[in-house]
Amino acid sequence: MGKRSTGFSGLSRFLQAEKITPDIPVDVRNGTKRSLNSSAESQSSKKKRKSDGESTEDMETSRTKLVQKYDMSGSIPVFETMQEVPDNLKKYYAQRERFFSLYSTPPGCLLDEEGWYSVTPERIANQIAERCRCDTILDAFCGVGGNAIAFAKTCQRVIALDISPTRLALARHNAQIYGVAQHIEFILADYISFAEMYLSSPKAAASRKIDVVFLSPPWGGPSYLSGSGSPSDSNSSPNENMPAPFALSDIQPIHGVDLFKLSNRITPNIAYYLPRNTDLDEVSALVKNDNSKDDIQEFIEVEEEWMGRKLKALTCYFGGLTAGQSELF
Ligand code: MGP
Repeated sequence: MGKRSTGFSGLSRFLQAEKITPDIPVDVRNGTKRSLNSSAESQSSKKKRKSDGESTEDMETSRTKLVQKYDMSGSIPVFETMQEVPDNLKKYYAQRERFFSLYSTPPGCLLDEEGWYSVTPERIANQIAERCRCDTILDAFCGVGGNAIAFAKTCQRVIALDISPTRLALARHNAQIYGVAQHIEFILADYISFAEMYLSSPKAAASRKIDVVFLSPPWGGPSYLSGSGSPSDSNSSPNENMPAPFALSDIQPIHGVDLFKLSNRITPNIAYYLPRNTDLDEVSALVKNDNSKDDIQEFIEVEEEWMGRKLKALTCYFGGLTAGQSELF
């Protein structure tokens, strides 16, 4: 883990006790056996959306009314047993009900390869969504929808972008299973172009004020734990406890610093989901604190996202999302 830097208000630790769902070699897709994690399900469905008071019952009703044309079943391979899963995805498949507690609810959640290795586990997504509670949130890289689904329970409006038509369709399919698809605006777009267009059009900015931007960009694939590979890292041998630091330059599609700066022009309220081995000095440098001036010093809050004994990722909160800085919202 990186060290704490002056720009941080605190390092929050969230330990989440839970057990790994055992692999169940049965045909879950045909509904012959359901293996829902009931505690996770009740946790995820307990919350109501911010102001319209939609209840769990309403969500159940929406879930049962799937819009057929958005049902993506059959569009990508679905694994029925662990034996069918490619080796590189096995460890993710074993966590399927951590990712989506309704994974096995017919017609079944769907993930493509990138979705498998980059989706935010549901409990973590719910926790982030609680912190990001607002009117309008932009999920800049929605992937297969894990975060957008959680945001739909805490925000009035969710704008979910993805550059992949497949993943966007899978996100909508999955959101239908959770009964929240109607609360999410799915937009097939490259976030960089979308943001630039949004910023250059005062009309767009006025009609769709974005309160929070959530950034969960590609980290360069599952090898992110081996660090940036820069010459300064070459002497350090990555291991489970102390992986090589991840540099923001490895973020895609643009340098992680530029991605932050672009988003910061939309709103100061940013939640940035980053690898657990991120170099926190780089994160700290994202906010400029010049102590010689009278400017208010801005802090960043870093939340460690734990599942059981495993640190999965970090969420860095900026602007009004940081505790004690609500005046920046
Ligand atoms: P991981 O380290 O690949 O998995 O990702 P895990 O299960 O911790 O494997 P282990 O071998 O280290 O035990 C941990 C979490 O990071 C995932 O559940 C995702 O939420 C997130 N994640 C991983 N990747 C490669 C990405 C990515 O490219 N982008 C984003 N936004 N999140 C990712």
